[in-house]
Amino acid sequence: MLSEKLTEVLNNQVNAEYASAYLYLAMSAAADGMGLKGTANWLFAQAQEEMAHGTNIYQYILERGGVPTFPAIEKPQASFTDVSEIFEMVLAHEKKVTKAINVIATLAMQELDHACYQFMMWYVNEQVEEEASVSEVLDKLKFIGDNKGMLLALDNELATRVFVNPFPAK
Ligand code: OFO
Repeated sequence: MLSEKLTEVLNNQVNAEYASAYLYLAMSAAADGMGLKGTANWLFAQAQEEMAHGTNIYQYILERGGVPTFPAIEKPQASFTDVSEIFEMVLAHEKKVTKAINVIATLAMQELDHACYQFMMWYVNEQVEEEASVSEVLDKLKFIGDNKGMLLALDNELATRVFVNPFPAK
C-alpha cells in the first residue's frame, strides 16, 4: 500500500499531467489560429500523451490501495506571440515536470518503496526524451529565424507526429 505522502504527491502529479495536457491543448489551438496545422497536430499529440501519463498514475494509485483526490486543474495561458514562444514555454514546463517527477522518485527511494520507485523510472526516462525532442524543435526554430518557407517545412514535419498510447489497456 502507498504511504500517505506518496499518495499525495502522486495525486498532485495526476493533476500536473492533466494541467500539462490543458496547456498543450491551449497551445495547439493557438498554433491552429496561426495557420500552423502541423504544429497544432504535434501539440495535440503531446496533450494526448500527457492525459495518458496522468491516467496511468491514477490507475497506479488505485492499484496500490490509494485514494484519488482530483485537485482542480489550473486554467492555462491561452494566447502566445509566436511558435518560438510556445516551444520555449513547453521546454520550461517540461523542466518543471522533470523536477516534480524526480521528487516523487526520491521520496519512493527514501521510503524503500521499490515498486513505486520502479514505476517512477518510466517517467524519469520519458522526461529525458521529452526535453530532448522539444530542444530539437527549438534548435530548428532558432536556425529558421524569420524564414517563413523553412517554418512551413518544419510545420510539415510536425504534422507527421502520431499519438501512440504508451500504456495500452491491461
Ligand atoms: Fe507527462 O510527460 Fe512531460 O510532462
